Parts: sequence; structure tokens; C-alpha cells
Amino acid sequence: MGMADIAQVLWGDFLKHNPAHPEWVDRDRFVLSNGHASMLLYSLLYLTGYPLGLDEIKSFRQLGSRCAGHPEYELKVGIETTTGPLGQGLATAVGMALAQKMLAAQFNKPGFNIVDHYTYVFAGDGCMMEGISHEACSMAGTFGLGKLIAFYDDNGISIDGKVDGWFRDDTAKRFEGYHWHVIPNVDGYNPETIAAAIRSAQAETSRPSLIMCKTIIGYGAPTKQGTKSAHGEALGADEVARARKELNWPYEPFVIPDELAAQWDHRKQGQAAEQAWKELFARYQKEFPDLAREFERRTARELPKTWGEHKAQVVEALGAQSKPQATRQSSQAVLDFLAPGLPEFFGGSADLTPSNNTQFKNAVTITPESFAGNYMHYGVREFGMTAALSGVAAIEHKGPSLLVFTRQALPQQQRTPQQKSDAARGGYVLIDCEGTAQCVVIATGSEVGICAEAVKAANAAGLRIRLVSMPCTEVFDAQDEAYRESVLPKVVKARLAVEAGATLGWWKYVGTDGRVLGIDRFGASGKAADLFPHFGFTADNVGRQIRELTG
Ligand SMILES: Cc1ncc(C[n+]2csc(CCOP(=O)(O)OP(=O)(O)O)c2C)c(N)n1
Ligand SMILES: [Mg+2]
Repeated sequence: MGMADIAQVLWGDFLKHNPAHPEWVDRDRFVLSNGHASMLLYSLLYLTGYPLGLDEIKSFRQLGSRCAGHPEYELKVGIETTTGPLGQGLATAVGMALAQKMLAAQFNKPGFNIVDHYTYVFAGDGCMMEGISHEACSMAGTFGLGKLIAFYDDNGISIDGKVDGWFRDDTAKRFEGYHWHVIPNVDGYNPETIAAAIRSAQAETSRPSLIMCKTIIGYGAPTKQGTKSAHGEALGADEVARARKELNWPYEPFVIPDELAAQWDHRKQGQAAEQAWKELFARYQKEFPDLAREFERRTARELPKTWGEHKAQVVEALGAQSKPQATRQSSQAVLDFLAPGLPEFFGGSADLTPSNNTQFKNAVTITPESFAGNYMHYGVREFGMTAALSGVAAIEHKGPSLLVFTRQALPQQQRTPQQKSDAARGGYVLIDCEGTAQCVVIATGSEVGICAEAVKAANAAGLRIRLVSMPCTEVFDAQDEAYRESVLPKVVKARLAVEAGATLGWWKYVGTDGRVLGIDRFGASGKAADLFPHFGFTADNVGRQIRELTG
């Protein structure tokens, strides 16, 4: 209720979107960072014509309703990103604005702004208090994300009550310090002032804008507005009835008068807006056919035609490497190979470029002055970086993956073509024995070399031991039963997982008869060559554990 008037101005007069095609690439993005106000978003989607039924709104927060307590991206009804953890939506929106600016730098041409959308975000006191807002907003200001427009729901209330007791920041000064364009003291119930603020924010192209809206939580509820109880408690029948009077809303629950419904319905304008963009794009195709093809390929989420061949070459070339190597260097070599075959490749580091080995050959650094690049220095802002990246990735609609590398050199494992392709199944047999194994050893990454040595020695001594390399348990778990059984046969109960880290997560593979050699305490500093023996990660110790399990 508190932000409804602002939403009405934004969605009614400014937001560029097509309810019939929520994925139109050049739509404006809208993020509700104060995700607990999800009903506001569902109402807007419903009223403007997205395929969301009134019955779903009626079953708000019930099992099976798409109108969940917090907006969920997977529902595919125009919710741009899942929100709820406060501050996270704001940071994700920063990523969306970043992606917009990068794509614009790569594809726009004079007279052809084919990537030209805004990212709007609603954020509350909670978002402002959360630390992530600092990282993300400092980054947005530094990189001058001019098409990012945030609305601060400045209502002075959070769950515990009046925020004055725990939040006294001068938010305007704070954001000015981040180099944002700040529009203070906007009356959240005056449509003209709100519209003027949005126009002023749009006119500012070199800085993100913060529109600070003075609002009242639960606006219109006569006794509860402005109090903490308006945050989470149901208003109750009596208060709702009185609010209807207060707001001059004479209709029955869930009844929208035809005239108002027609005013809200955005399907026609949305279709027209997308059509206008399509016409612009058709002219762009004539003028810049290569760029247009590239844009279409990326937005269709297709890999380049040469990708398969290019990738095969990478595997071949890097497989020939025989000297021990830190896997972060192997990663660098992979990046160097991949980048030239993938124009959309984008990388960066939170101030650990030389340690992460992330700066691939011919990477072009993005700076606040030049966005035509593919490498970001995020500064020391890991949390902001990861949240922003989920906004960048939302453009491509892909889930995240995490690859973890070592600084110490590791021996290269020789693998057959079959093993190389099975590696893509998350786990595979790296060393096998004759007949049924007496024991299966499972390892991943830096532990594989040690285990390979131990398993070879045990097999040479007459035992039957299998070594499974498990680079990704999630991918392995997603394989069919037959494949998983072929790697980890149920009859083999003697199992040993080796992990130079927490044992949690491995027990489901080794079972109660198995063991995990791991580190369930804080680590220590030193050279890998000293630390591994200190914690028992040696071929000798692995061999001993195998003998105990099989003996
Ligand atoms: C990271 C995080 N911590 C805590 C919460 C729980 N929580 C939900 S809403 C809220 C208060 C938010 O206050 P504000 O943003 O001012 O929202 P308002 O009450 O004004 O709508 C809290 C603490 C959360 N959703 N996310
Ligand atoms: Mg608040």
C-alpha cells in the first residue's frame, strides 16, 4: 500500500514492457528488492495483463500459488529475479544495468539504440541497511550506470519499529558520495512529483539515480498505517473496511471496475512498443547485418557455430600438457583458449586478478569511461560482484556454476577419450581394477593425484581398488541410476572419500560403512607440501585407510 502510488506512476506512464512477451530483450527491468511487498508486484502484473489469474492472487502465499510470499523468478510471469533477502535485489539490479551498458557499448550505433532499456528497482530501509547495498551501489556509482533508477521506500519503519533507533544514515549524502544522482524528499503520494523525479532520473545519463520517496507504510489503513504492525500482520476485516473508506474505494474485494481495468491494461501499448523496437531492429539488420546476426545469436542463447570444434581443440591442446601445474594456471590456459571463440565471454575479479588468473589473453578492461570491453575489475567487492553477476546472467537466464582452483601445482592425469567425456557426467572411474572392487576411493581436484598413487600401489600389491574422480557431485547426482551404479556399485560398501576440506557432503557417497578423510576444523598456513602431510593427505595415509577398510 505504501508504494502503490509510485508503482502506478512508474508502471502506468514509464515502464516499457510487453505483458504478452515478458522476455522481449529490450524491455525495461523492474526489480522489487523489498520482496516482502510481493503482492504489489503481483497486482501490477495482473492489472497490466500478464498471464496471472485472479484466483492465484486470491491464493496468495498458499502452497501451489505462483503468488508466493516472495517473488520467484522461475514462475515466468514477468518476475525478473527472485527477491526476498534484502539488498540482494538492489545488487542484482546493478548487474542488470551493467549488462545493459555493456551490450549497448557492443551493439548500439548512432541512430540505432537497440539496447536502450532502464533498470528500475524498489528498495526499502532493509535494503539500505544491508552491507551488500554498499558494495553494489558504490560499484554502480563508480561505473556510472546511468540507466539504473532506484526508488527508496523511505518510510522510517522496519519490522522492529521506527528505524530511528537503529538506522540514522544520511542516505542522500551516502549515495552522493557514491557519485549517484540523488533526488531527495519526493512525496510518494503526489503523482506529478513522482513523474518529475522519474523524468529527471532518466535525463541523467551518466550517473545512477536514487529517488528518495517519503512514504507511509500501510498507507490508507486508518489505525495501522505508519506503524510496524502494518509490515507483517494482516490488517483484519475491520481495518480493511475502514481503509476502503479512507481510500475512497467503494468496490467489493477483487472487483476492478471495467474502466479502471482498461486503463491499467498495457497489452496494446506493450505490443506497440515491441513492434517499434522490431522495426528499428529490422533497419539495423540492413545497416549492420553482421552485428545483427551476432545479437540474434546471443539473445537466442545459441553458441557460435564454430564452438564445438573450438572446444574440442581446447581439450586436445590442453590435454597434451604433461607438467604439473596449478589448476588456477590451467584455468587461465582454458580461458585463453575459450575467449577468442566466444565474443560474449566476460570475466573479472574482485581485486585478485593476478591470483585468480582470470585475465585472459586480449581481454579488454571495462572502465567507467569505456564500456566496450569484456573484463571487469570489481574492486574488493566479492558479495556485490556475485549478486550483480546474477543480474548480468539473468540476461542470459543461466544458473551459476562455481569452479575452485588450486595455487599449488598438481600432476596431470592421463585420461582416455571415454574418461574425458565421462568427466562431463560429474564423476567417472579414473582407475579401475579386475572384477568387483574391494573398496572405492572417491576424490576430486587436488586429492586425485595422491589417491591415484595410493590406488596404483594397492592394486600392484594385489588388492582390487577403484578410484573415482568426482569433479561435480551435483552433475553426478543428475545422471541416470544405471550410470551412477556403474561408477559407485551398491555392493561395494567399503568406500573412502578424500577431501582437503569439510567432510560434510561426502557421507551420502560413502555411507555408514565408509570413511571420509577431511578437515573438520580451521586450516593452517604453510606450503601445500607441508600442509598435505600435516593433515594426512598423503598416498601413504590413503593406502593405510584403504587397507583398514578392506582388511
Ligand atoms: C537479508 C534479510 N534479512 C532479514 C530479512 C527479514 N526481513 C524481511 S522484511 C524486514 C524489514 C524490512 O524493513 P523495510 O525494508 O524498511 O521494509 P518495510 O517494513 O518498510 O516494508 C526484515 C528484517 C530479510 N528478508 N532479508
Ligand atoms: Mg521501511
